[in-house]
Amino acid sequence: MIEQAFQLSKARYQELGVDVEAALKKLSAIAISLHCWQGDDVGGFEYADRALSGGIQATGNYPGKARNAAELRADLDLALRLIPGTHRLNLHAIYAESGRKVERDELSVEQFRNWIDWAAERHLGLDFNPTFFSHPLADDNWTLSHPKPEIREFWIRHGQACRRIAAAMGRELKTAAVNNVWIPDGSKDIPADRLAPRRRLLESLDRIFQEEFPKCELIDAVESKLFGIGSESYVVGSHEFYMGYALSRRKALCLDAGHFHPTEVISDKISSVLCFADELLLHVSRGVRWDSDHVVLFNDELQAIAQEVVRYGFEKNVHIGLDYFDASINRIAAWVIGTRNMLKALLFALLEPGATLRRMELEGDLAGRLAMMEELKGLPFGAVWDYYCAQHDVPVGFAFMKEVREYEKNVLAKR
Ligand code: RNT
Ligand code: ZN
Repeated sequence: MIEQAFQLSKARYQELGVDVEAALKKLSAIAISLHCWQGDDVGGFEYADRALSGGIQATGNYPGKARNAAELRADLDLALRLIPGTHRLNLHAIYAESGRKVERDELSVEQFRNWIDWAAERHLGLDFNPTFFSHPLADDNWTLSHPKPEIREFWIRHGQACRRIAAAMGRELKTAAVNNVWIPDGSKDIPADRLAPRRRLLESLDRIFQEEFPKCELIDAVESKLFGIGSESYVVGSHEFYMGYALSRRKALCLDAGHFHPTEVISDKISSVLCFADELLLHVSRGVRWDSDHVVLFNDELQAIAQEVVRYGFEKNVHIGLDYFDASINRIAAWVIGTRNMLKALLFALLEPGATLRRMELEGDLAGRLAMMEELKGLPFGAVWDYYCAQHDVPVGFAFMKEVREYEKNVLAKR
């Protein structure tokens, strides 16, 4: 039935001049970077019971959270079996596996050996993030822009260490690791000096990025933000700050879908930034009224993001990472639902009759453009997606929940 439905849909798309097989081939070449932190509410393994800090929050207390790296990897293995294609894993420094206590400024690739071996066996690439939160020296929400030089120095050393780790991952796995710098620095109330912290951040970043690594090993990215919990009035690393930084230092800019005003969207920023920058990192997320990091849905904005990536062939320039953490539902289901949605959105975009739409636009046939865009929403896209899942040996449709539920009963419930 899946095959038959696919053949019929293919014919429908062909009538519009869309090459469905080519779209599927393109989709299978796109790797999504799955964020490890959905699996344990951004906890990490550094401290047993440390609350998440840095102005971000995972709400919910669903049972069965991964308590160590082995459990997290087992959970990821299941998630990856339910997502079509070959993807990447995005790690944070707090997911280090250290027998003894290793401070963040002393971390090295050794503490990520198990992760690298695990990724190599599965042919996955790894991405990385220094962790500038959930630490006693970050408790006041100041890190790289801290007024105290000795605290800044600690975080600079952490940033430097993380770039070495990421480059080592990239070297070993033969696929460049994106290392993304996000810091929580900012203030709850109106600051008297907005400039000095930004100048300090600029200096700290320049120090972190001093050491050079080949592009085939490491891609540096910097992530801006509008506000956080406890940094409602001022964020040092604002959009303008990092846009300027990324362009002047030739770094990748990271756009997080939850880091702008609630009606502002990142889909429209992609083509602007890529007029000037070589590379972008996306943190695909879903804010609900605020930067709440809800599971990514197959909604208008996700479709727009995907369209902007594939319409101009930006698959190579845009690194797609996910960034949400929902602790109120089965965490593996959250990974699978969000990642499958990202892929669905990319497929939906790849099935667009781009040449026809652009021609109508150029000829001023704007009613035609609108009509076509709306009719596309009713085409049998689901049958193509089902076929893609079957082709990649992953459950078709809702069936993936059966495996999640079984695992919940047999594994998660026993934790
Ligand atoms: C926080 C940023 C950042 C984090 C992760 C855990 O607002 O979005 O990317 O979510 O680093
Ligand atoms: Zn983010």
